[in-house]
Amino acid sequence: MQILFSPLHQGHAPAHEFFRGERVPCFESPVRAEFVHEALRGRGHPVQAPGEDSAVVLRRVHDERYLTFLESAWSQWLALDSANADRQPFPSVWPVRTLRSDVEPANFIARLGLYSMDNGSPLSAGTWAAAKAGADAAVSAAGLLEQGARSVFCVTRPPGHHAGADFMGGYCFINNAAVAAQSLLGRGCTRVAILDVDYHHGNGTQSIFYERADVLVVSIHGDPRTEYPFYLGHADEAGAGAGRGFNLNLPLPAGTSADTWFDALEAACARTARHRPDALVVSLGLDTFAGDPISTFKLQAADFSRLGGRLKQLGCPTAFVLEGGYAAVELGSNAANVADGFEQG
Ligand code: SP5
Ligand code: ZN
Repeated sequence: MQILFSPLHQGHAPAHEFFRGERVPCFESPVRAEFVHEALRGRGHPVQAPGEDSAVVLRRVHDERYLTFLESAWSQWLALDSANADRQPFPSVWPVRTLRSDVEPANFIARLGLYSMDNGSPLSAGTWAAAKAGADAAVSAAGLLEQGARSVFCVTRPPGHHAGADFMGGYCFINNAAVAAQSLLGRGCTRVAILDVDYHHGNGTQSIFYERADVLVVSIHGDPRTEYPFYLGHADEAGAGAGRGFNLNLPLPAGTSADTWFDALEAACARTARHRPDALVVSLGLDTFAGDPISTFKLQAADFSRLGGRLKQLGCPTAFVLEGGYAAVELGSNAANVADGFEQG
């Protein structure tokens, strides 16, 4: 399987996130992608750097205003105080119901709140370059599929599926899966499917395509009544307008077993096959692993091979995009099991 990897991900290295009111080391750390890269390379998959520029497609997925903010966010933060180089900015105010989000505040932290869904997406000096490299990988993956590759694996971080058209959230800044899907549509695909198997609902991906029928979005995830991101991902969210029927959520209770998870995967694959996609984008979160420190599903290493094999049976050119998965040491082998399961499936 072709692997796309850029070392620029390492520049996204915030130190802390908030957890139970305390600052704790970030779960979403650079070693994650290093382990995945090493494991895939170690199993003989060829690695290349993303060769295409995502600038045009990015603007079809995300709002100009948001991209402009994100690209210069770190320099805006430094301009406030040069000592901010060693500090992380966090939002503290959000425009929830009744507040206005149409007027961009002059205050940086207020702008950060405007463009965030949570306080869980810390920025660092290299965040934009890392996120942009992820989008470049997504577009490059679409290009490789167009040229006839059967499958491509984007070893990208930060992840993307919580990022909406104009906001960051859940460690995500640019929605790489959405960028891959949008890029595929510009390369002769008329129908694309995104299958999101991350433990958390891909609220950003859902919202980006909610009123569209060309991109089917299917997600298996922890029930948002108890699991992050809480405010989206329920079973009754089916799409709207032209997109009605083109969004499928399969929420599962916290603690769900592998057997039950694979039953949901069958339902997800059945709906995906009915879409007759020209290409498939997999939002590959590996935080369904039993050893994940922030999630509660019970998949084991061998289950990731089974997942890869099942996805192969859909018979589509497939781009895998790395999302979550925080058991860093096992992340590499779990990801490589998906890739090998797909190739051998
Ligand atoms: C891409 C992705 O997987 N993003 C996940 C963002 C989750 N952020 C909130 C983390 C809340 C952790 N709650 C842990 C409970 C552990 N007992
Ligand atoms: Zn996740």
